Amino acid sequence: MSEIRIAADIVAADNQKREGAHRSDFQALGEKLARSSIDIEKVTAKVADFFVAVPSWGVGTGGTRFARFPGQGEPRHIFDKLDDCGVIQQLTRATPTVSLHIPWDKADPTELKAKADALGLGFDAMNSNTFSDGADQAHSYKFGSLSHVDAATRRQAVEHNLECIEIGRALGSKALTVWIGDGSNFPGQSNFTRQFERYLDAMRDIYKALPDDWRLFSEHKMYEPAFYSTVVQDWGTNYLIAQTLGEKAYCLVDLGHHAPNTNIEMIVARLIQFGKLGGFHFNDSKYGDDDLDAGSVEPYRLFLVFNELVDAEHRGVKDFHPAHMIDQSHNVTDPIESLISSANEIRRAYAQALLVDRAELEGYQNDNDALMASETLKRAYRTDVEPILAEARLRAGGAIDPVAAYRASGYRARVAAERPAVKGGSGGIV
Ligand code: LRH
Ligand code: MN
Ligand code: MN
Repeated sequence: MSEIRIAADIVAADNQKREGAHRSDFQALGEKLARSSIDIEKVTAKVADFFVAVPSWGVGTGGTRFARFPGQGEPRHIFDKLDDCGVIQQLTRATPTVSLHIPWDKADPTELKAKADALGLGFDAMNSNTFSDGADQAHSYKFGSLSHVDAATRRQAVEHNLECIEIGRALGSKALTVWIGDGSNFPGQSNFTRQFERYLDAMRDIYKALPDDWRLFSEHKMYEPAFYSTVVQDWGTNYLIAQTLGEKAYCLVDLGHHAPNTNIEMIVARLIQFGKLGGFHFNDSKYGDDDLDAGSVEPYRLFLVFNELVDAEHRGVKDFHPAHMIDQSHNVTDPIESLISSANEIRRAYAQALLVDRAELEGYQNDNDALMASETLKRAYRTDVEPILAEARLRAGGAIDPVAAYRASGYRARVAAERPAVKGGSGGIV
């Protein structure tokens, strides 16, 4: 039995208003695709079967380093956050799982599981946090965590990760994502080699405690909070980690964690080729780790990433099941609307990538016909696949236009009445 946060008749009423137009758009797109020998039913079924996890931390309003401007009806705790995630899933039918961050989301696992079950939600990768200090923590992470010079601090960071695994086991999660902020701010502050050795040793201890059917994801990020050097700074280091630890260790690619203009789709291809692509944190960015909504700035790049994923599927790469997760922060939008939009953009990129004529593309590649190869991708990318996305949602019981249905439901005002207003505050540097 699932607890429904938006009344079914509100969604049905909104769908009814749109269904006529949607039917004719779906039919027209079906006819257009049929002319290229693409069966719209097959594409729709694949899209309906594609899911992405919502980050628990994404349903609250984020902040900048300068200030935080909370929205109305901010979730007070993980149970409110799960309610919000339930709404996103109810309307999109694309986000049946939530990725938790510990200790932010720490609560009795039995209660967490019961709440998620009631909402029809499951749990994706667990995330540990050794990049900030908890209230009653013995050792500070100011100068690092898993790579800290002090053994007791490293041990504490390892123990925290082991606890995340334990909580995740109780919840049915099957992966742990480790991102650390460790690095340095001054040349000479840290010995790169010794620091990385300490990190690897600590990760070995975590890896040893990993259940057999779990995967360990390490997440690289070029800089921030450390601004001179970062221990896990790029996909090369990340690949070394996954290789060193063993077959349950994989690399997680957060799209925002690269220098501007980095060819991320090529990194994805390399990690697939060498069996180490663990999954994604989807978001978008212009300058750094901006955590903007997926597909909001560079939708073509998102499509090119999915082009690699579909290519791998097409080539029948063995044991290929990357974890798809969103990692965003919302400052100027209602986080629920932003997450709905991102889930749709991610599915859009997948649907467009499914339309690429792979045999034709290979032919142009072999003929060195650069223009037509690029056109083959562009033709798929230019196709308006919205009717496919809407049909996938509708068939699964979701909304044709999820943001419109969400607005019609008045959910935010309703929860604002239940959840006390949160005061704004300054960010880290003011
Ligand atoms: C680091 C990061 C990582 C954290 C999350 C809150 O920038 O991308 O995934 O867990 O943000
Ligand atoms: Mn991330
Ligand atoms: Mn990030």
